[in-house]
Amino acid sequence: MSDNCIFCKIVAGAIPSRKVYEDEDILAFHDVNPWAPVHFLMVPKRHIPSMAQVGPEHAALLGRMLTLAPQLALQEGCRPYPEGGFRIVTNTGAEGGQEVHHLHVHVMGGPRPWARG
Ligand code: DGP
Repeated sequence: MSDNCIFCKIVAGAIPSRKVYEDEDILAFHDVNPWAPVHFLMVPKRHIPSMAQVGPEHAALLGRMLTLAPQLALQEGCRPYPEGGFRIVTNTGAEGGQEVHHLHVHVMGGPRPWARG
């Protein structure tokens, strides 16, 4: 847990969220400011600031997050590929558009038009 990290507080339950999925290592919850009809975030429970800090020790965790994403996207209402689908985005650093410095994967989908993107 990192002090003053919003997503660490969500993981700890100190800030409420609309939960999509949880296991020992991963939490997924709806984005507070959705770009699309389906928009949730997947985070590792342990604080990692961004993709810039990942190393070989995180390969299994990141692999699990990415392989879980399609299943959760369908669960949350994305239509199946190829007519439906989803977008996976991980913003990294200021120039990458990252605002919350706890590694997270955006999963967005649903019928267009979207609010953004
Ligand atoms: P990024 O720019 O990639 O760092 O996106 C951060 C996202 O986090 C942004 O889409 C809004 C979302 N967000 C920020 N604060 C909260 C919060 O307190 N709760 C939830 N559910 N989402 C949040």
